[in-house]
Amino acid sequence: MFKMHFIVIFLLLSISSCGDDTETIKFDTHIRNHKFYPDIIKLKEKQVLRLSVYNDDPTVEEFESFDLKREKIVPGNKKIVVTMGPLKKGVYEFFGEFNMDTAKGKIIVE
Ligand SMILES: [Cu+2]
Repeated sequence: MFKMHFIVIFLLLSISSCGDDTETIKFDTHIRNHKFYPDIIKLKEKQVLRLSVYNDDPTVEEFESFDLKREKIVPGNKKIVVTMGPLKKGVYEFFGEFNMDTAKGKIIVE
């Protein structure tokens, strides 16, 4: 049993330090009344974004970004995780495809 734990810990350490300088940033956004909260997400260049999208509405939404080439269904009252990057400087728009008039946001990389 002790040996097993040791191996698991070793694997976790090697995954988190893979040698390059990319850093993974976790961010949450919530969809509420067909809007994103927050709708602006700021990162630094070269960071990888691990974005959890919580749909607090009972209706299905689709997280989508042409700029980031991502598209993922978020069922009502469920969560998805989308990983993007490492990102270059710029502004990347995202939206909820089923409520495009209101569900809009931006990822700003500085
Ligand atoms: Cu779509």
